[in-house]
Amino acid sequence: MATRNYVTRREYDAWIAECAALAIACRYPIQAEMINDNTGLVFGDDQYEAFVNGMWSREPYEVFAIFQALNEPAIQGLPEGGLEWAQFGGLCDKLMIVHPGKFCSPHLHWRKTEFYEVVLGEMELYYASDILEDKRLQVTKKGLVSSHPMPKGERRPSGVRLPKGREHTYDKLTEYRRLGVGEPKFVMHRKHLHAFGCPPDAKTPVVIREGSAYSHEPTATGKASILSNWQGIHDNGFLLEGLDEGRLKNHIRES
Ligand code: RUU
Ligand code: CO
Repeated sequence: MATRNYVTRREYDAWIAECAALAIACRYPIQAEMINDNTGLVFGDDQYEAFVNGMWSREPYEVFAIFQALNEPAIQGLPEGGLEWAQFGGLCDKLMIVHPGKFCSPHLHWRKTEFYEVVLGEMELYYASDILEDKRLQVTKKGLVSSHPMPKGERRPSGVRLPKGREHTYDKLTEYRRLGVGEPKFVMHRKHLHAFGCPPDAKTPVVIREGSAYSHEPTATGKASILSNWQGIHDNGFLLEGLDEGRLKNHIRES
């Protein structure tokens, strides 16, 4: 039974300050506006339980932090007609910090392809190497320019502790990879299911640099200044129903 559906201001600020300190130590260009009440992501009401024993409890919950340094539509200079597929392009650069035992919830992006570079620690990556047909998420392989499967991973180790009650949402993510510092960048193509986490016994949170096409999210910076027909686009499709808002609004209790 969940006993918590909020994070206190003190807990939230301490979590994000620790992540920001790590990001700065990793030489990521943190600017003041990148630290706000959307920097931390909590994937649903029941995941606030993570704050009862704190970010270092090593318990499995879907919570992590994102510092977004760049989100650029990159439509300048496109030839006439170029806007048709521009939503699938653009530039985005962010740093993601996941504490030991914590996860990013299984999802896909209809438009965005992303890549990861591990900056500190180890990343446990879960994904589907193929585009899987999904009625609810409106994913189909029909009519795509190219839909070659992505490289296979390993079989997921049996001892992985997935978030309680959400284990089934990882079932289709059959491929597993452990990525470390200095290894080749890993490309996650659009429409492929993916999730990731930090090993529970890790000495540090995992720090991951993600490069990608433009991130269409409710909190994306620059939303107001770009083409008005991009403003309603949410490109994060979660397997767990109810998370579809992409970045949900945090319940931070002020006192
Ligand atoms: C990581 O896979 C990610 O796509 C981030 O860029 C956020 O948009 C949520 O998941
Ligand atoms: Co993603």
